[in-house]
Amino acid sequence: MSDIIASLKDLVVRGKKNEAAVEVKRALDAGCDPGAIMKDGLVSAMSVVGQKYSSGEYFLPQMMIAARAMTTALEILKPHLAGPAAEQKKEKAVIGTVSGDFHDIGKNIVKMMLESAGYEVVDLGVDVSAESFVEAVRRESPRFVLMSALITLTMESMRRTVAALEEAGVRSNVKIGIGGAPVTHKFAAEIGADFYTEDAYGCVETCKRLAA
Ligand code: B12
Repeated sequence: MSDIIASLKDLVVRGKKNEAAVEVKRALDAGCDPGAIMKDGLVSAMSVVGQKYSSGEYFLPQMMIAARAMTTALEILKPHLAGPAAEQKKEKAVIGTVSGDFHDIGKNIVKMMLESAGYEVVDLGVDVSAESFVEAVRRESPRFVLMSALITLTMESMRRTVAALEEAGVRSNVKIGIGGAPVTHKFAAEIGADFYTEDAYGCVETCKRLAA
């Protein structure tokens, strides 16, 4: 089974969209755990792509092609992720990639995992301004505000968003979670967010704990 996941990872790294889609189905048919397919196949493929980009082996086009393969594979995996417990109350979360940042694969995984766990997720998309987060909190009255950033520079947009929520007087109505590859616990504490988690599973677990 791990051979199939390794092969899936390789196909995503090489941006083989159609083959990756077939490989996800093959992994599911072989009984691989959807969580393992996600973590060890898809998410870890993007780390390899990032390393190749950093080392100069890949350029933007290869990164884009790999991202497209990842997105296609994710769509096939989505219905197989665990469904919500029947008795679970639907909590609402507002999620977005912060201003200046267009990376959305991680955000989409967090959204997908939360929805699979029974949350209602309002997705604001990418390049979301602090003002748009504030508006969404006023409009949607969510329990959670979740922000994603993949670029070191755009982490500052998270700081601005927390400050804007404070200024708007709605900060205490929500729990703020932040994530994305460059984000850390230390940064979350520094900007006054409520939590940071390294991955989407951690985010779901933390939301469950905070909502209990
Ligand atoms: C794919 C990719 C792209 C794709 C994005 C496609 C898309 N639709 O998202 C494309 C090709 C478009 C792209 C563009 C660019 N990219 Co890019 N990209 C990547 C790459 C290879 C993978 C990112 C990814 O999808 N990872 C997989 C997901 C699943 O991981 P994740 O996002 O971290 O999410 C997980 C956790 O972090 C967490 N999480 C995520 N969000 C949240 C939110 C909350 C609330 C919580 C709790 C948890 C959480 O859960 C997720 C799942 O477990 C990274 C390399 C890397 N190592 O990250 C570079 C990378 C992020 N990109 C980089 C750069 C420089 C760029 C560009 C500026 C390049 C350019 N010259 O134009 C542009 C940015 C344009 C912009 N303004 O946004 C740099 C950033 C450097 C830095 N630290 O500042 C990186 C690190 C590459 C590198 N090694 O240099 N990129």
